[in-house]
Amino acid sequence: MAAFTHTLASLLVLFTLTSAQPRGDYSVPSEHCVPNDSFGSYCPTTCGVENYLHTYNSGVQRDLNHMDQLLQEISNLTRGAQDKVVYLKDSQTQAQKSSPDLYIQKSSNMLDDVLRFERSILTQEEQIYDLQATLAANEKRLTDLKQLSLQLEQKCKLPCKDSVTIQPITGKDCQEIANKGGKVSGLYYVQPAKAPTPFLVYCEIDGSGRGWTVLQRRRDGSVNFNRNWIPYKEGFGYLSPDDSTEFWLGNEKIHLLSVQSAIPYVLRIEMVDWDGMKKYADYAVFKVGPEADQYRLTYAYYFGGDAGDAFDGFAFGDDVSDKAHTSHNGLQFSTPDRDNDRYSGNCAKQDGSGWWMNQCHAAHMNGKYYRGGTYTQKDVGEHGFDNGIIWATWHNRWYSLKQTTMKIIPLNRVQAGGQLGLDIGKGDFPTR
Ligand SMILES: [Ca+2]
Repeated sequence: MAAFTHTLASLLVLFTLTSAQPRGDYSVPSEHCVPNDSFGSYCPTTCGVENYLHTYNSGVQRDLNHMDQLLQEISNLTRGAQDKVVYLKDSQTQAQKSSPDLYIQKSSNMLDDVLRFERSILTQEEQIYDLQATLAANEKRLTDLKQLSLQLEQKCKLPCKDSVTIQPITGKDCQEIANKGGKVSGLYYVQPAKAPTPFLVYCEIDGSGRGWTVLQRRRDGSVNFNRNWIPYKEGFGYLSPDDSTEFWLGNEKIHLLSVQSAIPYVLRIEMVDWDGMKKYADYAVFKVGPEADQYRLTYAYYFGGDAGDAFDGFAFGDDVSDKAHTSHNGLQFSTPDRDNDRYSGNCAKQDGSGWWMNQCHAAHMNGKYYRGGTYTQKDVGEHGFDNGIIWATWHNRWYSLKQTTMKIIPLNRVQAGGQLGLDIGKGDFPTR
């Protein structure tokens, strides 16, 4: 640095001298000195200065060159530094211009993402709770089902047991069973005189020791009574020990029962309407002929009852269905596939039942089951005939009864029981 300072001092002197040079009158250095007043009074002789210059010129020149080089380097360095500053400034400007927006945008986006993820997590947490609850419920159901399965498995291991009780006493009919000591209503085997084998019947045995053999039962419309000849011959529906089911005992069995003894039977028809009112009709010396005579119905006379004598026909007020054409005594049995009626058409087919058809009926216990009682030609369908469960001397033919029972008992037992009609059968019929 000391050398540099010295050089700089020399340089300043040189500049001073050099700048003075054009004002001198000697452009070519020489041994000869020409005095010049312009150097002022401080210079003893201007020639001394010239000599001095000549003496030190080469050193100064060297120093100048060196200085020039140094200046060049400094200048280079300065330029480099300036470039850097410009670059930094540019970078800063650039950063100021672009970065904040970009980063704010980026951070804003990230914040949005975070919020979204938070919401997503909350939703998923709720879903997880729901699923956990469902899982718990299903686990409980599974446990219950396993429990049930175990119970059923244990039940299945038990030997199969028939829960239907068939009473041990037998007889030719239910009255004989009652005579032999049968006191409870239920299922019994009977074997009429000419029956090849015993068969099951429902016996209705009352407190007076009367045993009714039940031939037919309508309760709830659960059994279809639109059947052909063979089912009506053999019987259909279901017998139950508690009298809870519907059935037709079968024409062959009814025939065998009704013709078996010298003591005639009374047929009692009980019926209940949709108001719960109960009525009955009795027919003495009831018989059903053999199949060869198409299970013809006969009875001696209307024995009594409060439902009226519909078996004798009813005057409906039109030519086709007057009283004579709707009576039932002496008529053969008809089914949709076997027309034994007195009508040019087929009553059983039109009405969808098996019955002792005339042209066609005033009583129709095997008719179609209509809930509620009243029905119309529209309800019946295509032909619009009266096909309900009808007892025309009580309700008109467009009223279908709710419940019916057809049952028989030896004539002497009805008389012996006394008070005809006041104590009719079991207490399962509503009374009024
Ligand atoms: Ca016919």
